[in-house]
Amino acid sequence: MYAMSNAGNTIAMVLAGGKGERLSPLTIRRAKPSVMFGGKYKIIDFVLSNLFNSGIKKVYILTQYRAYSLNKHIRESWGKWTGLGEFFVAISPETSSENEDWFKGTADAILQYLRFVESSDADYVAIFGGDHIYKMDVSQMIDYHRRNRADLTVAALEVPVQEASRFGVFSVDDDYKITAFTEKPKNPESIPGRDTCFASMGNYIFSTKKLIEVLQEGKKMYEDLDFGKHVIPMMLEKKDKVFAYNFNDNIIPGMKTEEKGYWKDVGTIESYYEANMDLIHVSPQLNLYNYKWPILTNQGNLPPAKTVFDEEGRRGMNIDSYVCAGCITSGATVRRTILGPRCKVNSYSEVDDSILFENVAVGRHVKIKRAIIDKNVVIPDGTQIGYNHDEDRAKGYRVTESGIVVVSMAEAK
Ligand code: ADQ
Ligand code: ADP
Repeated sequence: MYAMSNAGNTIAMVLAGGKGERLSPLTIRRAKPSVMFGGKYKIIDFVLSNLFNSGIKKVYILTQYRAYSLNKHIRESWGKWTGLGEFFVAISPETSSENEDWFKGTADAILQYLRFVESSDADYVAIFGGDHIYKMDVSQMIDYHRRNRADLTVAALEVPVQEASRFGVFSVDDDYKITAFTEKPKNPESIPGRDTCFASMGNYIFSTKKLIEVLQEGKKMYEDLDFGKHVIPMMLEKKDKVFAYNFNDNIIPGMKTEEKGYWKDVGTIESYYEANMDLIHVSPQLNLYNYKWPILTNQGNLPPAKTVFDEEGRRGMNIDSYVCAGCITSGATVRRTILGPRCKVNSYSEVDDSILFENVAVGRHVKIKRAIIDKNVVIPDGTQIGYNHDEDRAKGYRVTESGIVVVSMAEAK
């Protein structure tokens, strides 16, 4: 079922400590990788599915900020259902007996857990971010790394110059060997003759020996050791073999043309909303129905979703929507919306163009438009959300520039 693995002897470390401040208030009580995506998934499920489907079964997930929700998710899904409990493990800085410090930078996070790398017999270490929505056969990148006899391979794509200052930007020679790298440059230089730049996806394959060597060296120079800011430039300085891997060359089984190069940051409410809404188009860019590359998550033990007539004979309808298990739409109309698990939408209510997280209870005569509603929120009878932004703001909801209203657990208490 899964890709024939070229993953070789590789362990993975997933950086899942990001705060995701721009996604606030969805990230007030959980880290960005733990935010729901597509109704039943969490953002982190994408990178973990990629690693799992690629044949990498030993994965450490480095959590930090607001780790409760993420740790619970890993324990209850990845640890449990794969039957590979000890292979998908979440580790947080407070569990480190030798070092009480929080991770100070991405490479510092790995450094604090270097003993896991040292005690493994892995030839390669895949260090991946936990923040992005994409599908990738990591074994192809490992194979590329191996063929190049590289010390480090950086996953890369081309981004428009205007967006490049959010990324690590680099130049390459004819063999795709990285010749210069700058983390988040103010004035990024485009690829000669093009209006794009090569950008790092923040996903790395290291040869184990080199990783240990370079981190131990870096530790002496920087307290907040970071891959983009320090480690990659240090390696280039030392003439280590650092290659770029073109993400566009990555082909996964059952992939649709639209999915080629699909990699979303979902770092802002706008991009998060759009990427979710894309899923319910007839032909979305991201195909979650490709069973050759399944995105895995906590299945939950829930009854089916149902739509019912209410006692007055009003039909319950979900139109052009994702409806997760355990939902009940009773005498209400739901359009172009993602209903997370266990949502209930009651009579005379209308929910349009919205994303409801798990267990949202929508009362009667409620109208919701272009809104994101967090887990466990109860919307009382007669409430309107998204119809008058001044009123929405007055209630303490966040309203974004483009008019998306976010109702978080904080206001719901
Ligand atoms: P950023 O994403 O801005 O740039 P950063 O904020 O350091 O870098 O986050 C990288 C990943 O590490 C994220 O997945 C985040 O959740 C996680 N993380 C951050 N701090 C952490 C910590 N202390 N402990 C555990 N996890 C932590 C990086 C690269 C750029 C590249 C972009 C692509 O530095 O070169 O272009 O990713 O998005
Ligand atoms: P998720 O899986 O959606 O991230 P969790 O149930 O793991 O959510 O909860 C994340 C955090 O939010 C936990 O600290 C939990 O106690 C808290 N929480 C959940 N629902 C509410 C609520 N309605 N009000 C306040 N805090 C909540």
